[in-house]
Formats: sequence, C-alpha cells, structure tokens
Amino acid sequence: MKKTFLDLGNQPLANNFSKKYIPPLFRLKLKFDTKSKLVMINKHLKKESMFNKSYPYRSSKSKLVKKLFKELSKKIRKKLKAENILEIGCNDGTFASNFKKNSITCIEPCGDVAAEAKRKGLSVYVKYFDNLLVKKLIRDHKKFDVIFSANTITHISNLNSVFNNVSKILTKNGTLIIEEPSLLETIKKNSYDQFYNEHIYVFSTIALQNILKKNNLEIYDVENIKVHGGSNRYYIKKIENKQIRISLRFKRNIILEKKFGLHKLSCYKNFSKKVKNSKVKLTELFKKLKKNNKKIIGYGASAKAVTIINYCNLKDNYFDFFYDTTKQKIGKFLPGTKIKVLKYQKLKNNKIYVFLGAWNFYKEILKKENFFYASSGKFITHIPYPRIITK
Ligand code: DWN
Repeated sequence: MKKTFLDLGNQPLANNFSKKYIPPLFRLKLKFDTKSKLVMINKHLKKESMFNKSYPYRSSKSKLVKKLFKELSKKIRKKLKAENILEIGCNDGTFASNFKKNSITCIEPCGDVAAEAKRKGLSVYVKYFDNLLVKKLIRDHKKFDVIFSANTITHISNLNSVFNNVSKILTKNGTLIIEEPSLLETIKKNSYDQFYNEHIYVFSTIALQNILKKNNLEIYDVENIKVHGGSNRYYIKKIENKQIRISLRFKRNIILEKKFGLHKLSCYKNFSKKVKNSKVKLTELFKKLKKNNKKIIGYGASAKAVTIINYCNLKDNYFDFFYDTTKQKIGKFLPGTKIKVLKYQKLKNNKIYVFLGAWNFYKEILKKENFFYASSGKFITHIPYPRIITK
C-alpha cells in the first residue's frame, strides 16, 4: 500500500536548464510503500524527458566525487580482482577513466555527456539500461564480475527489471556495487531537496534489500560515504553465492535504520512536519534579509536547489542570480524560475549572503571561498535547519 506523506508543491524538471522561462510542470508528492518499505515520488516521468542529449550534470565538477571514485577503483582492482567491469550510468567517465580502457564497458544514455566519456577513450553504449541492451551486452561481452552504478538506479522506475537484468549479466561470484543517497541521512539532515523528478526513489538499506531479494540478489556490505549529502555504497551478490559472508556493517545499517523507524509510516509523517517547519523558517529568513535590503545570491545550481526554491517559493525578488561552474547551466534560468545562472566567480564582497545550493560540497566550497568566509562573509543553508553560517 503506497501512502502519500509529503507534498513538495509544483516542481519543474530539476535539470531542465533553459534560456527561456519554463514554469513548474507537475505536483511533486512523496510516498511510502508499507510493503516494500520503498520511499518514492508520485510521478515517474518518461526517461526520455529527463535523460537526453543535453543532460547538464557532470560528475567531474566535484573534487570529492573524483577522489572517492579513484579510491573505489583501487579497491575494486585489489580486493575484487575485477577483470571485466560494467558501469551503468557512467556520466562523463569520471569513474571509468580510472581503469584500463579494455577492462571496463560503459552505459550512458545522455548523448553529450556520453560523448565526453568517449573522448576519454572509453567504450560507451549510448543507450538506456533495458532488456534490449542486456541482450546485446550478453552477446558482446558475456558476463561481468563487477557492475558499478552511482546515482543511477534510483533514477529508473522499474527496479525489478533493473535487478533482474543485472542478475543475468553478473557472474556467479560477481559483485554489484551501487552508490545512492542514504534515506537515513536524508531524514537526519532534513534534506528533503534529495527528492525531485530524477530521484524516483531514495533508498533505505531495508527497502533495497527487499527489492533485491525478489531478484535473486542480496546486500553483503554497506559503506556510509560522505558524498551527495550522505550516501550508501552497497555491495551486492547473488544469493546463491555462499563464498561471501554478510558483513557486520550491513547488519549495523539495518539496526540503525530500524531504530530510526525507516520501516514505519510514522517516521515519514514526522519527517513531513520537520520539512514544513523548515520551509516556514527558511522563508522567514529570506524575507527578513530582503526587508533589510540584503543582496542574496545562490552558489551551485543543483537539482536539490531547484526543489528548495520551488517548494519554498523563493523564486522572485530574493536571488540576484546563482553561480555555477557547469558550462551547460550558465546563461540559463534555474528550472521553474526566472533566476539566472551565471559563470562562477570567486566570492569577494562579504556584504552579500550566499545560499548554498550545493550544501553537500560545503567543505570544498569553504576551502575555495576562504577569503569570503575569513572576512565574515555569510552563507545561508537549510541543512539541518535554516540558518546563517559565518565566521
Ligand atoms: O543524482 C544526481 C546527482 C548525483 O547529481 C543527479 N540526478 C543530478 C545531480 O544532482 P545535483 O544537481 O543536486 O548534484 P550536485 O553535484 O550536488 O550539484 C552541484 C552543483 O553545484 C553543480 O551544478 C556544480 C555546482 N558547483 C559549483 O558551482 N561550485 C559545485 C561545486 C562543488 C562548486 O564548487
């Protein structure tokens, strides 16, 4: 039974950056499935409308993402002794380019970003991960001993089809590694901005295990990693593979999630109250700053920021503009708003207030803007509650 627990208002496609204003498209609501324990959004939009040629997100924009991918690639080579690797959703090849070209096969449906991966010498299927492609992969490559996917599986509506297909192309003793935002961290941080049209699901370990078991797979280890606002890296095997033991870390994650009540509707009803309160407080904060004629800009035109700005209706007369480092976003409007995205420039004027649209990279940003912060520049964040951060 799917129970709606939060209404995030009218929202646009979170990565549909355009030179012309495009109003919000659909009503975004969050649901909890009392049987599978999955948390999902209400509207599963057509994949072609979200993941297409001009998709703007680039993994390489973050030093932290590059560092974590490099470390994981070493672990895969050393510990898992992988020889034939598949990456589902390789984006611009930030992860895959850590491997010898002939040891990894990539899948990336978004044309422009797939071209960037190809320019790195990678072999890329510019396709969606579906039954047709899996038949081709089996023909071309047989099976894979490691399949990796970061921030992709939760973007695919039919999870049974995904995991059923993975089961077909993973070797008997192979490992599927998926990285996704942690629902527990989302609840703890009140980071409701993890929900937007692309994030069809936000996984708990409990819910992911339930869906995997239905497809002959199971989690055997979980790493909690500090990326994208707090993610889990799940190590998954075939149930028939008895060579790998279930780790203590996995068991601890399940216990912690149950302690927080992630398997119960009441947890999400409580989360909903906190989110509504966060919206009131953030809006009050912005109104007070504008009443005192303060200049406010955004830093990082993230998909998460799009959710916040549209949900809290901070669209007109609050922001002068957003800075962003992504070429594909610059000169366009933040989706659902008339707020312009400008090419990033170092922060100098410590009189302005800077809203952290990319709060998940706070440490990286603070280092980059040390002058601004050291001269008492002010950041605004909503994590874990609306507040001003200053020296
Ligand atoms: O799952 C997804 C995650 C992995 O990435 C995708 N569905 C979409 C995307 O979500 P996001 O847009 O919220 O991701 P980021 O990486 O949190 O977005 C950060 C934005 O901030 C990017 O546009 C880059 C920008 N940025 C910046 O301008 N200056 C980032 C950093 C670190 C900076 O210093």
